[in-house]
Amino acid sequence: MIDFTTGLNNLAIETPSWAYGNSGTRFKVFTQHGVPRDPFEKITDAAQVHAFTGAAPTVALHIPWDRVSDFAALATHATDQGVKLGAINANVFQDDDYMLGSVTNPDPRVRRKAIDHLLECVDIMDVTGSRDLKLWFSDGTNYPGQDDIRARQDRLSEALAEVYDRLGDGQRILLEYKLFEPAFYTMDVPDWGTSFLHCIALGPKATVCVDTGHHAPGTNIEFIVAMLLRAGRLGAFDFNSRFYADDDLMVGAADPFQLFRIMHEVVRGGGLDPATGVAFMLDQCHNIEPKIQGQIRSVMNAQEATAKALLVDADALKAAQSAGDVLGANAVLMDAYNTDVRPLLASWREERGLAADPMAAYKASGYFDKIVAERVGGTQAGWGA
Ligand code: PSV
Ligand code: MN
Repeated sequence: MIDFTTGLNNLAIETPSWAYGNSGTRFKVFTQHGVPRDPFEKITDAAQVHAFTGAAPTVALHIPWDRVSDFAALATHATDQGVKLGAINANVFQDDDYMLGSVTNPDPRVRRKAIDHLLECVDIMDVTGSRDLKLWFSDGTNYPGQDDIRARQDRLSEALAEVYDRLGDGQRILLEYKLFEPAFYTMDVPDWGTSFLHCIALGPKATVCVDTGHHAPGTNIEFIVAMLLRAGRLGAFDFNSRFYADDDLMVGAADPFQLFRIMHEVVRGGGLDPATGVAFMLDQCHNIEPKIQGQIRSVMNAQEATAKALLVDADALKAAQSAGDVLGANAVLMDAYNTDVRPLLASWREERGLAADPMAAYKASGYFDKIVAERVGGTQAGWGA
């Protein structure tokens, strides 16, 4: 089992470019001060999260929201700021053409357009050096009989195969699933089983992305994590919290115990070993809280859950489990969960030359006042930009 410090050192959280832009619900997108006007400024903000936490070294992009004329220049900007570009998130859900689906649309012209976008994303990965293409499909149907469920799966696998064949060495597909929304009768990739089946059919470079907000209430997500790790197909997490649906709130805010249970299965399954290839990404929006602080808090929450999971006494747990000691085994887990790991994390940070309290250090840095003063004019980034 991985040791405490190595486990923490290996926990790299990828922050999403879209977390730094304005967001809201379908009722209202709120604007905040100092919000980035372009992808370069988003990267600059993401670099702050890494500078203060030491644990967020990459930033995911969303295409076309983060389209720039020169992706090599964006990658260089990232490196200059001390971070790297991470997963490329495709977007085949925002054009009018996609009303009846993208890669599963009954119209071959729309399917072609969607696949071409996915292939373009791989072209971008070649330039940015990104390993992962994250695919989330809004495709599905609203009414029984609207379209042929099986035919849509055939179209999906055809599209995925074309994209898979285009992947270069070391590049991967992360196939995300979501229970419902925007489609309400069927989603074409509603659950991990569907994603897993497609990944198995594609080959080893296709893995499942578990977005923690994309399950029915009460779903045992850590079980899914254990199964996917066991099968070698857990490619990534999209971390966030939910109270009701796909709330995209800060990870660990709604249910820190669930996050601990997930991280326990990650530790148990070797997911903190970089060779396993699990990417720990945030997929969140900060509608009412300051965005950079929201990301810092999320990274800290993920670190706290991970630290607790790393404190589980694996030998004692195994002994209790083998002896059929139900309450003893449960107590081993609860002892770890109930440990206050904040002092341990403060030491971990100080040993790396970081402030013990990243949030306080960020607030004291004056960065927020600086971007509020500097970012005058232009159009603030938000959904669709
Ligand atoms: C939409 O639900 C979504 O939140 C998916 O989870 C994607 O990962 C994300 O948007 C970015 O496309
Ligand atoms: Mn997601």
